Amino acid sequence: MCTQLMWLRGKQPNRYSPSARISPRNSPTSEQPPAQPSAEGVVAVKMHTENECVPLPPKEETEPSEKSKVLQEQNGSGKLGQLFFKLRYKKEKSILIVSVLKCRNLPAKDASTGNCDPYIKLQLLPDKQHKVKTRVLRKTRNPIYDEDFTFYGINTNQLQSITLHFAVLSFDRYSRDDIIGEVFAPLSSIDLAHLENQQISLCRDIQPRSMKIRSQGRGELLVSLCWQPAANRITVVVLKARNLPKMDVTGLADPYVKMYLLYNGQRVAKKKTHVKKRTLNPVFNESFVFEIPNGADSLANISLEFLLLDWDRVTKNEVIGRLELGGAKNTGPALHHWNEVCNSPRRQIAEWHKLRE
Ligand SMILES: [Ca+2]
Repeated sequence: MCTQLMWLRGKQPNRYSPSARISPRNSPTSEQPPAQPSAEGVVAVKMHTENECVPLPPKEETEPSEKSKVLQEQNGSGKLGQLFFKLRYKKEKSILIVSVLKCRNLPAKDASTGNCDPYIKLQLLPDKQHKVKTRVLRKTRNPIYDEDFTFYGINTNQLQSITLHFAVLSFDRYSRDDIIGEVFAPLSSIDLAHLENQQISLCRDIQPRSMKIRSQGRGELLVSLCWQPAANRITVVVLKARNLPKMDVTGLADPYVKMYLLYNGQRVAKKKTHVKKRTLNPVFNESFVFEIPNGADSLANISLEFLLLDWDRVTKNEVIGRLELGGAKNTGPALHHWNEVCNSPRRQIAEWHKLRE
């Protein structure tokens, strides 16, 4: 028999809270009317035929792992598989039905198992309120979902402006989920005359997230350094960043800066700023003091590494860009800034730097 799940609009589905989902057993499989429409009058009802994954405890923030490196390499090759879905629009009921059918040839999440645990999040853009997701399927690179998502209150004249955004993720029990890739399907690119009362089957290549960053640039970071030889320490003020790429479907990002002090090329100390939510031009104004290790000869074997990351509630925090000051490979503005700091002890010296890959 079929299990039916209903997600009411206005409530973001919460994977950690069993109470966020209602799953009556043996309920009819036909379309259900919205139980309690939200202010926008739009309700999504989800129907599928298999069991849900068990809710899990919240996840800790994690460092980019070997596993995510594997994913990134696969992203680089552009072979992330395909997503198959169907669309139907019922004018008289003002409902849009998106059927998530399957994926084919997803990349392996890690080399050791050769598999992944994929699921798909779907939202309607530009109104990101309409958010649903499929169940997680375990250990497969060719998942078959066959899940219907019905969006209520969609008028004919709205259709043209809607873009379906599918994010393909791989579930991870121990850390945040990996993003395999995403598909943007603007309904304006689809022959809507055929959409009414008739299903359209579609297939799209899954695109890497990294393309998004590359096409937008990585932004710039303003940092100020001060070397105090007598105290044997260096003060770092992370002031602000600007022109960051749009990392989230909201068109914004949640940036924070992680920094390391390196001695002879080894990371010996770590600090980070607070997360600035929903901004592409964050102001941090946070100051950090790094002790220079005993035995270091002035700043000769010292360098600083900055990582600008996008915080995310569900998925792994992604690195937007990097900056290194000091060290043998330093060139251009980074080298100039570092030399000034070395040559002018006890002075705070601030400079903008372009972030790189
Ligand atoms: Ca984010």
